[in-house]
Amino acid sequence: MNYSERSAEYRNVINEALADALVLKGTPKLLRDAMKYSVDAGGKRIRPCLTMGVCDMVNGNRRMAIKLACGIEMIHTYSLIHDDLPCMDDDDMRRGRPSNHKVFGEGQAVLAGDGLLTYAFEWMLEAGLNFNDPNYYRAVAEIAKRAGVSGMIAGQSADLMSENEGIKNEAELNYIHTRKTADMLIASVLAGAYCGNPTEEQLICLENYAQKIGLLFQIKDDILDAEGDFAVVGKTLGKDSAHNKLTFVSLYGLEKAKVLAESVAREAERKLLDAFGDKCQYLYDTIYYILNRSN
Ligand code: GRG
Repeated sequence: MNYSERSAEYRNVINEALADALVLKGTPKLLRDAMKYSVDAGGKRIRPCLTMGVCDMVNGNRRMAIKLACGIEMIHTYSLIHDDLPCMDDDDMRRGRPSNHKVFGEGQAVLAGDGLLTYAFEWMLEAGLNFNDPNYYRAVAEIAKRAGVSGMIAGQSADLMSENEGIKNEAELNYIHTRKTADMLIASVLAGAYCGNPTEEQLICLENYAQKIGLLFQIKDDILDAEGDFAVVGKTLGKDSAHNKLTFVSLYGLEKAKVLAESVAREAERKLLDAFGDKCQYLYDTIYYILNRSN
């Protein structure tokens, strides 16, 4: 199976499991509809596919990976709903559709995000009772940490602050993106590893790899913001330069940002090949999927 066939297989498994997870019988219809609206809008599912890909690479327990992958996608979707709110990035479009608050109103959008975040942990923790494997709970703790106040939320907070104060240097830019973007990718990769019995060395290698693809993801996001096609990307573009934001493109210029992306891709490759050799094809191909993505 090539990369796109494997990704399609993973996406099918994840989408089916998400549909089961989000039946939400006791939940008010409007809240359930708002939660499902953004999850069902699709998205590339890069994070849950990585969890599945790493799990397969380490011959891990796929049933564990599916639960963790769904939890991760719910958390990621909550972050997008909240990021689009007028008090955050104020975006009208997401995943090719009007943003959640444009359809359901701000209050329900806040609650849909809160709902997805809380339910993700309810869903993952309840499922864990069937596995009786401490590694599963290590994975859930890793996801909580990376999504939380020393991870993605810390990055978002620093990003909001930088809008008033300006980002002063590259170190601050890296801090924001490591937390805001890379941490959830690191959580996705490590969660997949915990579905097997990873060595400390493998965990370190996978964390380094995911950090590099997080950086690559952000450089590419900045490049797409500058020169992407709205119809393909599915969200408002050109906002970074309109808001005078410090990005990899404003820092280095478009051409140098592209060269930087290529070199970060090669660093990610090295981290991986050293530890996993030819078993890492899916993770290797993910680097080039991110580098060449148009949405
Ligand atoms: C509100 C706590 C909180 C956090 C928001 C996700 C996020 C943090 C901000 C979104 C802004 C942004 C452009 C971040 C850069 C990276 C990123 C997370 C892009 C969106 O992820 P994709 O491209 O989206 O994987 P899909 O829709 O494909 O899932």
